[in-house]
Amino acid sequence: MKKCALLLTVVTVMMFASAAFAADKIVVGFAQIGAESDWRVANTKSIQDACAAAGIDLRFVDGQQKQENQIKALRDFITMGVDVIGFSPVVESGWDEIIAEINEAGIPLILSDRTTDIAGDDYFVTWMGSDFKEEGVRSANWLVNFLKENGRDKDEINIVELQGTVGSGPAIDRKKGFEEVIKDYPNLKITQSQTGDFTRDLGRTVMESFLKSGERIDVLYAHNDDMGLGAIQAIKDAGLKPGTDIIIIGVDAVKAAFEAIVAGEMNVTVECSPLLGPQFVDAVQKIMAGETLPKITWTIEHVYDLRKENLEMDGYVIMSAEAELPNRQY
Ligand code: GYE
Repeated sequence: MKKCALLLTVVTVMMFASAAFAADKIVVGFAQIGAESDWRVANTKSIQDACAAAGIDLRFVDGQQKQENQIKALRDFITMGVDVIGFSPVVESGWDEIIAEINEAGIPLILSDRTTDIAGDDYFVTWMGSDFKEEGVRSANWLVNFLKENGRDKDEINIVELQGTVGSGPAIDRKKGFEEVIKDYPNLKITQSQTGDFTRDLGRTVMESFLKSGERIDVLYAHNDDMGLGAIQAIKDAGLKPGTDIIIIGVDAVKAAFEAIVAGEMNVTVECSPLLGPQFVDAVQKIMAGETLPKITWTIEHVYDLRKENLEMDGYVIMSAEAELPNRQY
């Protein structure tokens, strides 16, 4: 009996010890989407490194691309009583209840990268990330320009699309932006479109099925580089030359995409920076210091292809992938 009570005391003390926070440290809970792409892996590292450098006690949870895992993580952060919550929602809808709980608990919420469909902007302190619709616009504008440069602007062009995670902000907006531009060019048509969930494996499998349809494919628009890179493999397996027989457009600008461009197997990547860690930490520190923050902070990004000379566009530049490759960290 005595032994049992002692054990119970030890276990209880241990439990409290592991849940306790060091008094002098800011405690942040971060509910990440998963590790689905090179982008996400770089994003996680950026947040973890920046928090470590700032001495922040980071409670990081990888949701494995499942909404229910993220909801559970967020609820745990409330129970723990963290100082600030960071959150990148896997899809846009279905967060009303858990976000109401965060707001009721009075824990400041920072949205990073993706957003939700909840009306208004009172429920979070600040959001940082990229303009996904603009990325779709840039992808399509690049294509229009490329076809013109290659004397193909009057040709009938069949485009296949690999969409990101169904219901996610970047998948919805990258599609919207792209379609908005090509609707003015009746010879450009999206002939097949399916989700590849932002992963290399599904990019490859879905591209295989696009190719099996037997229909001519001139362009692949992949909502991220990983799916584009997976598709490159499927294109090679079908005996075609990626980058030549099929023009390949990716989004993110991860190192592997730069390598594929330099190897002539991919044509362009539209940048979406995952390096949000320093901005995230800055926001946490300002919140803790009682400072006010802008609701939205957009990341500045560019486009990279095989050109040697920079081409100035409206608010961004199309640059040489080859020149940038040695500088890429992710
Ligand atoms: O483009 C993709 C990742 O939300 C911007 O998520 C991010 C996207 C990114 O899986 O590679």
